[in-house]
Amino acid sequence: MSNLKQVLYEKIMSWRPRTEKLLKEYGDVVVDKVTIAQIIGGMRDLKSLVTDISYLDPMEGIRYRGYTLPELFEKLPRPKGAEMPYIEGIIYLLFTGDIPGQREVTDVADEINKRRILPRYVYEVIDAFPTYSHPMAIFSTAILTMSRESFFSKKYHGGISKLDYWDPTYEDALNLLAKLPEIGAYIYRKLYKGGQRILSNPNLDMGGNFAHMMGIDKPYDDVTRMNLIIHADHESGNVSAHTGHLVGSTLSDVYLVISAMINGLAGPLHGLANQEVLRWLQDLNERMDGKIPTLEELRQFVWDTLNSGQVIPGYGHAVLRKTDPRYLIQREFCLKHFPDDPLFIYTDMLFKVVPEILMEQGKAKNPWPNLDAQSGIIQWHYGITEYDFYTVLFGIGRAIGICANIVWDRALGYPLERPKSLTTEMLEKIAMGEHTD
Ligand code: AMX
Repeated sequence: MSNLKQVLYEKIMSWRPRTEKLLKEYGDVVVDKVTIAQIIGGMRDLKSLVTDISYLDPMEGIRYRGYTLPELFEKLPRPKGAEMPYIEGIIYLLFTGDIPGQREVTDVADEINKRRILPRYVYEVIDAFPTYSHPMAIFSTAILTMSRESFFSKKYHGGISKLDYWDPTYEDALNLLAKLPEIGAYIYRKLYKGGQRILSNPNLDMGGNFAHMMGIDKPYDDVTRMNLIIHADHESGNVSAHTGHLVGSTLSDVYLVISAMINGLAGPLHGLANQEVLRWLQDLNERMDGKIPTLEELRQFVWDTLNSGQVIPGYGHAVLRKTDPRYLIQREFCLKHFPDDPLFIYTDMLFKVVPEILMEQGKAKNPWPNLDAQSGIIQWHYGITEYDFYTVLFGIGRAIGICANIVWDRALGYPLERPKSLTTEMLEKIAMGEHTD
């Protein structure tokens, strides 16, 4: 058994009594109330999910297993000479809750390496797509096709104790996480580089290998490490994570789950916002004929977008109420590596004008930037100008957190998710104080 799996097993065994006790002894304790506004309004702030993989504080931002991102960037081991930590380290942390040392990271790297080779039919499925297909549609389908590889499904149909569900789920999760960078890089090379595939290099870590397969020089390996780590999880209620949990609660295999969450991530209000930011910046660039706008011209551009009924991509958040720390980490990277890049200059000018405009407009509860306001421009700087591809990168990162969640969901025996719905008439009756059942 790998070190990761052994540690995970021990953690699961010691965690189970906590969940069992809560359920048995405190099952009737009231945690939250729900209002009509929450029912109609997408369940905002309704405390109705449980996860220990990460927690999102509205003011502070995300904590993975109790650690803020700046703490993790400080504490996690890095490959020799690298600026950013190993992606393998975040896998270890999210699955077990422990900060890994070099030995643990090497163990995860070995696991990933053993499992990364794609079945031939995955290439054939990708090749069969029309070249004008959106990369997220290809990505989701490629993952879906691999459902036939599921170890969990085989074990489930062969008869397995509920207490052991986590084990084959873990195997599927690691198999898929190892393969996602290969799928992503192949989709990129297929769509935008004439199908010239670059074979992976098993001597490199995940970040280094992905940069290698994409055909992009340093520091793109560090960009990949940073990108995948900051996208890995954002607690359980966001659309991708919640989709993963919901679909996983039916005991669908990990491939079905991750394909489904990728579809949720592909919406412009969620992961696709990073490509929307680039599209919007390109519009600005065209309008300015390549010149850097004045702050006044920029304000006008932002107001024009709002007045035409569109949202400002990369700004606002359903939970966060301050600047996203993931935005700030990326901003620091840009300031260090390419402070004079025109797109970064636009982005930084927008940081100055958008919040005050959104506050003046008075609609958005959070006028500050989220991670998508910065992530695309970094990719653009390193040559990935095909912005349709950006959400695939988000998806490779987000899969890490969702896989950790599914393994733990099954380890702790979380059941099928099934909230209750009401009709509008029932809500009207409740609003009038009339009883309904
Ligand atoms: N620009 C303009 N208007 C905005 C806005 C923005 N960036 N953010 C919120 N608003 C508007 C909403 O559209 C809503 O208007 P309405 O009352 O007319 O429907 C109003 O402000 C209240 O919305 P909210 O409660 O502040 O936000 P929300 O929880 O409903 O939605 C989000 C959150 C992220 C979808 C929204 O802020 C948005 O559309 N942002 C732009 C898209 C984006 O950047 N998405 C990425 C988010 C991070 C991620 O998941 N990757």
